[in-house]
Amino acid sequence: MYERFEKQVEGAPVRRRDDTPVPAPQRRRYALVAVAVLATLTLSGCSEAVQRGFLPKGATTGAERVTNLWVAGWISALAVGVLVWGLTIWCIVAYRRKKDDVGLPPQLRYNVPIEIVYTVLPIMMVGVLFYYTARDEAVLLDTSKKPDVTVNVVGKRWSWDFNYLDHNVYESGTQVTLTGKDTDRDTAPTMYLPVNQRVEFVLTARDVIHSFWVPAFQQKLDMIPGKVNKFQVVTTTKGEFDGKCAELCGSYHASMLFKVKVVEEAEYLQHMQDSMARLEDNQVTIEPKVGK
Ligand SMILES: [Cu+2]
Repeated sequence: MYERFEKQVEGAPVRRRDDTPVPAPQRRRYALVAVAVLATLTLSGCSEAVQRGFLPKGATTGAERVTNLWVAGWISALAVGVLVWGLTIWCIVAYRRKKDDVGLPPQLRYNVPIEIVYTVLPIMMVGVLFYYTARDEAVLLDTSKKPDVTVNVVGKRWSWDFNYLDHNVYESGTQVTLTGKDTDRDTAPTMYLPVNQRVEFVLTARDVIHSFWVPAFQQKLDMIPGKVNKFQVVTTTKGEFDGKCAELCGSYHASMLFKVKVVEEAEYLQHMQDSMARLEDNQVTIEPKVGK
């Protein structure tokens, strides 16, 4: 900085620019890389994963809403990004120091219009993001509609209990032993849900804070001891989905896995009946011992 001023005072050129042109083969290589990047972006634009913004495929109506908010958020962020990068590059190129420039360029400060623009614009952008987030959150956490099925999910160190409140069926899960094999999940407790129905999850915890998370539902909610949290989903896709605890809850948090099976209503009711029969059988074998 000081050196530059000294040179200016002496009237010597401030800075020499290297004007050596880029050799042709190198230019061609740059062009090829640019074409490859563009082609990859264009082709990948067709893939479903990109259209979902790399979120897992949704299995509920709420998941569609979350995916839309996510993708729209990224598109607006990209639009703002492109504008900012464009203006930055334009400034760098158009206002770069020329060979015959001397001294400093005109210094701007206390420019009220510019300061108002860069204060008001970001506030407006945050306002728009806030509006859509609040709108979707209100729908996702709305529990005013009557559910077709209600499941009380209890988080415990380190597994899950599923209490099907409409059928008086309860299932108590045990912790998964992790060995690194694909079969680990086979022992995870499984929650059954009917497809195309409104399901309410009533979330409670027995010991510490857990979090109920089915990535395919694209929604998760904390399970807090002494508090009842609820949310509803409308299932849209049959299949088996992974579930896990999303709140670090202790040594075996990673083993706190479960599965969700979304099936036809008939299969769901059959599972309820089988479970009821199993529970009744258990009581028959237990009761005489208790009586003695
Ligand atoms: Cu947990």
